[in-house]
Amino acid sequence: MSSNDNTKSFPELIKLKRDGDQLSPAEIRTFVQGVTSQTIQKSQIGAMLMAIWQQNMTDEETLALTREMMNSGDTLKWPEEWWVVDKHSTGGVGDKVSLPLAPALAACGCKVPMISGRGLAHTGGTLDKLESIPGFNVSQSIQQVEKILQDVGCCIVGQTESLVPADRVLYAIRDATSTVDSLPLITGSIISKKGAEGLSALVLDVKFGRAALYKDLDSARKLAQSLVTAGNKLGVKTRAVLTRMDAPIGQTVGNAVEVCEALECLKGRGPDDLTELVTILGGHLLDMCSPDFTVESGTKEIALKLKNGEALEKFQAMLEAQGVSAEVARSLCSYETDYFQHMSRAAHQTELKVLDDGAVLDIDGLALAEVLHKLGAGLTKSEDKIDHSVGAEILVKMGQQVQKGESWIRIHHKSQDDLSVHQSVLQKALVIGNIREYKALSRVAEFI
Ligand code: IUR
Repeated sequence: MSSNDNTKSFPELIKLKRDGDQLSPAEIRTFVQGVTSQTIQKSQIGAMLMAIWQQNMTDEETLALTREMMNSGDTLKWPEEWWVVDKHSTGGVGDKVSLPLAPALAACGCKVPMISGRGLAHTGGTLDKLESIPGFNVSQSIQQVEKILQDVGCCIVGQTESLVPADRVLYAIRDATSTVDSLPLITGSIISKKGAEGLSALVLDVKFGRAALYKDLDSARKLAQSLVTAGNKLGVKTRAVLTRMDAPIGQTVGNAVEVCEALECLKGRGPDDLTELVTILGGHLLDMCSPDFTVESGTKEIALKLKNGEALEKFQAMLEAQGVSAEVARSLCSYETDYFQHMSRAAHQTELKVLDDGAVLDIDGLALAEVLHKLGAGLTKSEDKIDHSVGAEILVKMGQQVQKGESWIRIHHKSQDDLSVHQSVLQKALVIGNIREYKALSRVAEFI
């Protein structure tokens, strides 16, 4: 691209940002269009990303970036009368919330075209979890998504090639240039994709804590504020719920084991913290969609759909619509079933024992997730394959009194000796102490 009176060259745009000037919406458009059309060199993209990382962006610049990214590909449109909703989580350990939430919302009359991702670093991906179910197909065309929304009300799918192509390019270069952790770049990436889904309302589960992207509440709040501002300005009613991410969510971490726990939640028998997250996040979405709901009544409505089997029915229909045989879907969703009749079970299950008497004060979700990742539950190199059967069942609860010698975790692993090098890290993940030091905390801290 050459300079003329009002069009700056890419090096000039990079220099502007590098030197701390604000980019205009038109200049941001030039940059994003250059990214999408591949008329800007990767080195120039990297330099611009680093300039943004260093100089930050104003709300106005962030909005322009998000809008231009959103418009870099197809954007979805739905019938006016639909309540089209979605949830995004910034990534956790044992985070299977989407699995019960999407069908519970569908049971309340919402349409949920949930576009989910794969595991990132130590965090698991919703698509990887669902692929533990034989036949489940996460690749659905936009026409198929529309049909599933008509017939069932919810689907959980991967991103299509045509949605926000600029993000794919930018994300890969962010990863290669240490610019992932920039507030405007994270905001542009997340909100552009949600904006392109044509949503009426979006709830963001912004996590903070040891096993989260942001370790403390203050920095998570800044991210939440940036996401909420950009979402609302793009015309999507957006709210962020700030939630604690230290110990794993629920009692399982891994792919197949998390599907089992999500199914238990859909049968009204899930662990309290998982059910709390599902109902509260759903409650906020219902509150944003309809004047008939408040957060409180919406939360109760979602809880009802988990208890009365309507969410489970939707999940069963979604499984069938996304390629699972009717027989497997029915069996997984029946109240008395052996889940591992249908999903593969790891060759070995090893239980680790508690080393002291006392109360469970903490379970380090990050340490546990990192070990499971190394055992094959996640990808280290892109050419690796995930082993869906690798995972952990945590057999104790926070605050519970335990005795030395009692089993506290069951690890599902592939070979006789792959676990031994990780045993001491796993044992350190369980913190036992005096019950007086235990403080029960809700997962949900606040919302914006
Ligand atoms: N998820 C996204 O979709 N984009 C990001 O930048 C991050 C997580 I970090």
